[in-house]
Amino acid sequence: MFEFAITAQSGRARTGLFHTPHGVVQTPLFMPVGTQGSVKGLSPRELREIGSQIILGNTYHLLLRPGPERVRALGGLHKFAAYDGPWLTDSGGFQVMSLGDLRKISEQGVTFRSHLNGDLIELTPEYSIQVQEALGADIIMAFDECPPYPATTEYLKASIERTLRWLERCLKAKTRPDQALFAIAQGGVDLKLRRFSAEATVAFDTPGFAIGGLAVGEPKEGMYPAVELSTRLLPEHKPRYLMGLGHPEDLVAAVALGVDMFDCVYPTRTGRFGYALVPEGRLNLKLSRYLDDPRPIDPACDCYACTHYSRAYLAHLVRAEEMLAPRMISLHNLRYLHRLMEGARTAIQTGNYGEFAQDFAGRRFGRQI
Ligand code: PRF
Ligand code: ZN
Repeated sequence: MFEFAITAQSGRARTGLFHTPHGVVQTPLFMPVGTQGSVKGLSPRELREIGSQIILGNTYHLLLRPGPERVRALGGLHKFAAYDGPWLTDSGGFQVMSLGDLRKISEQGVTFRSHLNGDLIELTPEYSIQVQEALGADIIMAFDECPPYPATTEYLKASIERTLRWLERCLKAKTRPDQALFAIAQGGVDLKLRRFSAEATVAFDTPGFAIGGLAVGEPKEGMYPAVELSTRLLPEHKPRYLMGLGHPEDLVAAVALGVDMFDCVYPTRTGRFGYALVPEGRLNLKLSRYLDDPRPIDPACDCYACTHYSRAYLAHLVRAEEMLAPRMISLHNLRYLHRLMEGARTAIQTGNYGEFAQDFAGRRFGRQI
């Protein structure tokens, strides 16, 4: 269980198989975000059809509603949400951080007010693990602190050390052998602190490692060196998960640096706003130019939206605020990222990842539509 077998490499990019109790997933992969136990607007059947391999749920949201014990009693996320493939839950640390004034961090954990009813709740490393055990995902995440960007060196250092102490408490609290706990390295864009955090985190020898604290508003020139250093320091034979990245060009670049897993609300959120991802960038289906465009979003895409609907029809649905629009654009956008990762896996298998990345960049940055 939780074996990670790398089957091919192309430069630093790798492709492999990660074994979980609910199935084997192929990396590199993108995970759709199902914050409240549902990928907004899409059913498990649709997700399977477009090649989703693993769904991400959030401890913070599911803790507040419907509550971990209710989910446990109803058979865990797999049964409750009727998706019996692999799940991953995030620990809640990151989501709580974004509450601003509503939260307080201490050595013990994070105290916050529920955004739903104002209840005072304390999320600690132990409680996060207890909740994630009740939810029952295949992969659970350590309870960490993700500092905002920018943060002072002192703050970054203190938060790394606290995150390491919290990791130790998470591992002590963990009881279920059928869940893999992934540790999270932090450190912002400070390379010295990145190294310190990655090296200390790796010592815990968890079945996988995440790179946290990036894609929080820092410039790309800060993010990429941090990813590059992290993938050099994280163990070769364990999956590497870069948290919260979802722009296609970032995925292509991070795979080249040796990242295996990604998640982000980007494809589904931007889809709900009427933006469709295409190799050249994204189409804003709110624009009137698409109202007479008979072409599909992407003629090369095999998703239901692209094989049935025109840009004209989808642009009409967006204007009319029909709920089919966000559903179909989200479906397409996820399919686009899954096809991108499928293409990456094939290119790695044939030793052509460099060419694949060049071809991607040529389309993405070569010409505007
Ligand atoms: N920690 C956790 N979840 C996260 C992040 C993190 O640093 C990020 C950073 N982009 C996204 N989600 N636990
Ligand atoms: Zn499509």
